[in-house]
Amino acid sequence: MVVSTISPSPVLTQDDLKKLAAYKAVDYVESGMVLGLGTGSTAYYAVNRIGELLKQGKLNNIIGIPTSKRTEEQALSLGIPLSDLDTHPVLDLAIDGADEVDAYLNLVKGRGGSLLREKMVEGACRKFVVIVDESKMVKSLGGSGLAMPVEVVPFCWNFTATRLQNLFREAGCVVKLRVADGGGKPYLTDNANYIVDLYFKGDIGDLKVASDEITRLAGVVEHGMFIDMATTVIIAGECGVTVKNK
Ligand code: ABF
Repeated sequence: MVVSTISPSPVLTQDDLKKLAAYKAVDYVESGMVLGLGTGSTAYYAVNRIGELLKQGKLNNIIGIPTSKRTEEQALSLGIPLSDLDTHPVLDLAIDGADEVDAYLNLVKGRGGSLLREKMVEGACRKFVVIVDESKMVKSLGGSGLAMPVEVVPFCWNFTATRLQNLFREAGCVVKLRVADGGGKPYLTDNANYIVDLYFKGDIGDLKVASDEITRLAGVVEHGMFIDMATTVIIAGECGVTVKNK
């Protein structure tokens, strides 16, 4: 793993750090690329920056593949030409945020609600650059006691949630249905599915084994562990921007 660190910075807000990481990632973008456009408050800055460079004529012939309806709307408002995976099954580069990043560049994603489209798009990229502020760096995925999202079909979601909880009984797993803002209704993903959040007290164990076990459960659509997918992680912190490559 190659690690490089760039210049220290003065006191910055978390939003400044997100922007710093996002702008650094956009340095990887070249004219003519097919780009995966991420979702979330960090990726938002990257998409804005790409739109800005297109407008200034500093980038040309970019095609964006959005990872959510939110990002699709943002990209359209910026005049970024869009396409999809059916037309462009191989992408040059994707830039996206994450909720957790471990030392091996494995990720937790989906706390912001999108994960299935992200995994499809980012799994089809030659290079996947993750942008985070330093608060997202963790020792072990799920170990912070925060949510590990799993997208499930609405049909008998409680049955699926119970099976997930049983799968990780030894890790003290508790599963909760995600609820939409301001109401008792389930949160609906862009694919009209539900999300159940897994909270672990103990260690998840081998991530690949856990990932396979979750994926094998009927009723599960996709989960938020992105293992061995990121090729680069850009981390913005008080001491500057660090780039970690696989
Ligand atoms: C999305 O952005 C999600 O997968 C993840 O939940 C989130 C990170 O968002 P933010 O940058 O707002 O922290 O890609």
